[in-house]
Amino acid sequence: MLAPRESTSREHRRLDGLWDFALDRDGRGRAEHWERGPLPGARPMPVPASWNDLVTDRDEREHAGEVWYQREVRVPRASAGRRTVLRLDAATHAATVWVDGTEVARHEGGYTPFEAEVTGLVHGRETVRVTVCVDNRLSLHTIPPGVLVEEEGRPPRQVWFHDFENYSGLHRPVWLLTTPTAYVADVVVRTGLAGGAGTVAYDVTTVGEGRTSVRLLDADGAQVAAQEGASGELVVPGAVPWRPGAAYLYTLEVRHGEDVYPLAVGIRTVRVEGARLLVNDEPVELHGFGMHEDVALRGKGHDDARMVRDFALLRWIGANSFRTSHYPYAEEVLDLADREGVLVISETAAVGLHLSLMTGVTIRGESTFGPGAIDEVTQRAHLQAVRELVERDRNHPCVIAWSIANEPDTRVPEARDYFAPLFAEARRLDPTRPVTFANVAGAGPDVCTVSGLADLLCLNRYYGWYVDQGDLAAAEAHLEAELRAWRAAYDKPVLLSELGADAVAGLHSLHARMWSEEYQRELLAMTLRVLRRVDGVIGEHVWNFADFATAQQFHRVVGNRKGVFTRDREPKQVAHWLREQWRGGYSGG
Ligand code: GCB
Repeated sequence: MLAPRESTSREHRRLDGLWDFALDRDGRGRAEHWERGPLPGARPMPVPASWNDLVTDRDEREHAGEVWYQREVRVPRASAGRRTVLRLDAATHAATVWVDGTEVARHEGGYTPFEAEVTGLVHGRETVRVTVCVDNRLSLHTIPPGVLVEEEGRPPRQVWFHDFENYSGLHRPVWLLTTPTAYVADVVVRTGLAGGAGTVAYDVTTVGEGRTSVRLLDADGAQVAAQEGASGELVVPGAVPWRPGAAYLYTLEVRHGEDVYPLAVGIRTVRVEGARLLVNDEPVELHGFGMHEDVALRGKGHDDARMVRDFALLRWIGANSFRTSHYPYAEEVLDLADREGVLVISETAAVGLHLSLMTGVTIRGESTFGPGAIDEVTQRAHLQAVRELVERDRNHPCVIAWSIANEPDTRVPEARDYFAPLFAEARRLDPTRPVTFANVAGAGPDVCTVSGLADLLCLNRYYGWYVDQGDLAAAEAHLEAELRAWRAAYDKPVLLSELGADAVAGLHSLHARMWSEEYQRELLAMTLRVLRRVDGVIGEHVWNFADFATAQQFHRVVGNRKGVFTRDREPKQVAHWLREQWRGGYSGG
């Protein structure tokens, strides 16, 4: 599904702003057909935003179930004789959409877009009523998984297995798009570099009659290549490659009939060779973060201001990369990473496939994979999540790898059966990028059954925090021993994809005790020291870029405090130290 891009033939309206909103506390909305009229007791709610932190009632904040959004939409006059599409960039976690009471779309998965053609429904109308019912419930069959706990005399309670708030709502823009009736439905590009020339192989999917052609424009808008037909390969002599930190973007102008779709294209290659990760055939080190789309009040709602600040801080601190932990981020984020030359590992929302960690409820003896737990129904949802991620993000030069999951329980043989088809599907859809997953502590090289499937080893390790607590000397020895064991077992690059310590901003300790800003800095210094010593380690993604909201737990201080920045994006002590390391040219690997 193509991202919304305006052109001479495409007009797009963002339906952002205040919508009517109703929380369906008793689950009556569907039976009473709230889509057919104004929502009962409606109150204003902004889109995009999570609704959870905007309500004042505590029980409402914890509501597990459906909420309803509604607004009148003026039909663009220019829609006559054209195709009109309603698109939602993200409804977390599942949604049903109606236009004037007619159901037009259903979607599961809270972080990928979906759309419905509504041409017939808007035809001849001045306004239509758009209603969206959003469900925040998670089950063992959803990605991410969770469990709804139902107890006599209490509203249902959602338990989830991931360490971030279960924010919900219309988290990203909603669009009304118009295109010609014959149009460009999809385009896939694959770029190459050889002997100073760049190549852009393309494959266009179209609907309706018309001639299909493409032309490639350089950053100044000058045409550098052109071709007729729905697929082919453009050759660009003297191409300027897209490089980390030095992005260069061409525009592929795709035409079909009257329709024009402009796609940003960075010409670059990425591959793994032995224990090296190569971009444009040059080894790269990754220095950066696991991040979250999370900020006060707005929750997971996309916010250009937050995004711009985050990228400014990435530059300030000298980071060159991040992982979209633990779900696909807004496409705006990838667009900006394309422009800024930031390298991205794009991850599905499959977080928490490890039932013996952090569950708080007992499920089938807490063995993760099998009937009654994470089973083939979950696997089907997971396959769909992989497809939607790859199909959405594969044209972004910034995306250098796919992450299939975060910290699944890969110690058991069933994990390999569960994951093998998921890796295969990612590779079938995109043979050009390495595929990986974030490996959990305890699933070392001797026991992990899935690492053999990965091109790049991403390890989440908390030596000095969850293990060897407060004992950085022991942590140093244990981390080094484990990294060496991985390198002995696999000739693959290793990224320390999580490391870190909680630090409450403003808490200081001369003796660098846990939770202080000093301890966080010392733990990171110890870890980076070890990484420099082990050959084949290609870098680190510190956990986390910023403090973020989580469920309530005794080890969370109103949220996770492993941020190098606070939740309002101010630096902790460690940020200044990291900046010296990364901008001073740390050389690992
Ligand atoms: C992890 C998880 C991440 C958590 C982090 C922590 O391993 O991948 O989601 O937030 O640890 O701080 O415990």
